[in-house]
Amino acid sequence: MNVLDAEFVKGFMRMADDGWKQGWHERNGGNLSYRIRPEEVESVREELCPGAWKPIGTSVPKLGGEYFLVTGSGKFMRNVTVKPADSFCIIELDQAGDNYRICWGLVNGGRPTSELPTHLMNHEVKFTATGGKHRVIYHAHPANTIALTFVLPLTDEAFTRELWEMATECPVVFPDGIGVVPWMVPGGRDIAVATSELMKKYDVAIWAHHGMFCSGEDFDLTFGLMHTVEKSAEILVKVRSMQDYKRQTITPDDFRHLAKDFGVKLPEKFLFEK
Ligand code: 2HA
Ligand code: ZN
Repeated sequence: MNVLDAEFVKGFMRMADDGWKQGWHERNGGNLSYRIRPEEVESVREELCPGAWKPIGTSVPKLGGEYFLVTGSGKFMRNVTVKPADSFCIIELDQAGDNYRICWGLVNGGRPTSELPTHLMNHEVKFTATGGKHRVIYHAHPANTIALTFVLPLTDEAFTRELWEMATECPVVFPDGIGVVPWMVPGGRDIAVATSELMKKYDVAIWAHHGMFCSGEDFDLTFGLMHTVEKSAEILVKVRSMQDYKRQTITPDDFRHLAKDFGVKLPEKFLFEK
């Protein structure tokens, strides 16, 4: 099958385009990766043409031999649907999880996203934590979430609680909470380690003054998670722009009632008295 006719590739392109349309991907901002199912790899096998092995920049032994769809470094999310073979690639990892090789795409040269170490380390952590269910890691630059990293304390507790309060669906959509990474140099192993540590506990990690990472089972759920967090951040920005206090809000006991009725567990560390 032609790579661009495969359903998993179409889903990847639609998600990239949806993010572009939300305004989350200025210039080459943001990146997307998907861990491809073995049967999906087989469906496009005849189109794959492996290049030379290159170092990942970190080690992901649990993902040895896996294939990924990944956007390209310096490529624009806007162009994923416009010139797909130029904008993203399929990579294969070696058995040790130290090196990758490009098997399809990036036809005009280039390499996978500069955030490849963070993507792959997040995939590895989620592979273990979800028994292989999570397949999508998504990074974007949504403005309201970034704006909040200038005014809220950079703690998991502050971000989780404030964003839960902004929409009743939030604690149901991300009941485990949100992690926050302080400002760090992007693109390397250190920020990858810090982010993947948080991904052991959460499906969302916010990078201060930069953006957000989300993990999920499929394209819809992962995009929907990013969308829900950013919508909630937008409401908080609007509330704070109107006045510097909330006249009323959802209380810790309200959250406990919600958790009971919706069958979710909300960690008590986020239900502190203010
Ligand atoms: O691809 O978003 O974090 C550009 C970035 C790096
Ligand atoms: Zn970024």
